[in-house]
Amino acid sequence: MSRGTGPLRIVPTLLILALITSTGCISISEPPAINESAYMEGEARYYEGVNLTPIAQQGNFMFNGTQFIDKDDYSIRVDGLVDKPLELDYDDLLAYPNTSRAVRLNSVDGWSFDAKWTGVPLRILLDEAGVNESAKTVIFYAPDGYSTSLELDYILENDIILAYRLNDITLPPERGFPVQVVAEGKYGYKWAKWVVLIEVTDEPYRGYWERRGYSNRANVGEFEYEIP
Ligand SMILES: Nc1nc2c(c(=O)[nH]1)N[C@H]1C(S)=C(S)[C@@H](COP(=O)(O)O)O[C@H]1N2
Ligand SMILES: [Mo]
Repeated sequence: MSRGTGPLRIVPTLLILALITSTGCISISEPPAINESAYMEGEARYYEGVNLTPIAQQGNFMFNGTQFIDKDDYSIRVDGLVDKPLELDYDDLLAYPNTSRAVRLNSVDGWSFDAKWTGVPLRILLDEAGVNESAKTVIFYAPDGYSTSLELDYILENDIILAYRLNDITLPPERGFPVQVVAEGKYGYKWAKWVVLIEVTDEPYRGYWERRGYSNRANVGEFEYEIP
């Protein structure tokens, strides 16, 4: 009897562990082993104590194909519960003060990478537009039909960046040119790419993946599905 107890207890534990790991309930977010020769010319390799993943080795996801946006046709609007809606073109965006930060993007699919992101702090645009007292949520829309939202307080408290450069390189089309939201601490589906409209509202908003069951909080490390 006692000889069998040990292994018999271990087997179910291993089975449960194997199940959890294979269904993805434990997300593995180790950065990939960096291949030195994968960096592009002029690409940053190291920033704020972080070894940056080469762009060529970074993950990339979109539900409806790459949006090819012409820099000369591009404009982004800040609208909704604001005093003065803004309409900015690409050069206007680049003329604002910018910030850089090393931030990891964690996808719900288990991949992740570390990059240096450079762009305009959203706070600057929201301040200029004059966000109303009642505002709670900021919605990001893209021409592929994608949308997602972030809470205004989260954006302001974390100084969230609207990025136009990645590892010192202009965002490539498939990575969201002209801009991607760097939703630090949130899963990849909150990192809207190809943003053309930023809408301020006083209501909660569920975007493309959030309407399909993903958590509207989307905090990395938390359960990624909405608990019914
Ligand atoms: N416009 C738009 N933005 C998007 C998506 C999309 O399909 N369309 N996919 C999201 C998802 S699910 C992820 S994981 C990240 C991936 O960002 P990356 O391609 O820069 O790694 O983009 C997010 N932003
Ligand atoms: Mo994703």
